[in-house]
Amino acid sequence: MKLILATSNKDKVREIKKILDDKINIFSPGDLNIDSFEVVEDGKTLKENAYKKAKAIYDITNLPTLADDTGLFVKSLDFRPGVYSHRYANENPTYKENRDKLLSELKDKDNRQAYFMTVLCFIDSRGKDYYFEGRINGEISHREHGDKDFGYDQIFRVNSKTFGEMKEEEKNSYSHRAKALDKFKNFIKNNYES
Ligand code: ITT
Repeated sequence: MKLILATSNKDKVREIKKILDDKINIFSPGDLNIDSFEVVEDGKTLKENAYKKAKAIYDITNLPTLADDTGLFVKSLDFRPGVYSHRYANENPTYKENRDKLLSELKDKDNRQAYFMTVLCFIDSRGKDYYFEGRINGEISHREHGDKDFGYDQIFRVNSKTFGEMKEEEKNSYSHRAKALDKFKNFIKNNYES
């Protein structure tokens, strides 16, 4: 099966390629000479934004397309940054600027509970959309740990280690994204493989 990943985030592409089976041939928009695609991510939910991204690429390619929208939801910040996790510190932040802003907002907070949520939107070759969710609970550490510089990984701790301290295989064995992709893999197995 040929699948286009509707994302411009190279860290997501790397994780998704590692988690999905070899049976699925994954292409990035760049592989099809789509250098940029305009999506205004102004949805109120991860699901809305995932659909917007998948639809933008599907409309260009008419090929099966998968998009991932992910957010970090922090309990003592009324579940912010949530759907705004990308543009949290400013309009075009580095990962580090976002982490610094979150740590500073949580400076005086004892409750550090948080969760990551991923919603995948798959649009099949006929244009029908399907959704798959994955969530993992954890907590925000008081400072950065580890050297894996992807989003909030260095400050999101599960079982006494941050994602930033884990080997990618360990993160991928139970992350929000892996849980959503497991559901997607089952869906593909049941519907597209004989
Ligand atoms: P696309 O829309 O092109 O897919 P994006 O980076 O804008 O890329 P999202 O809106 O889904 O994607 O992600 C919001 C931010 O959440 C992202 O920029 C990272 O900072 C962070 N993020 C997403 N997945 C993450 C993960 O697995 N670990 C840590 N941070 C993550």
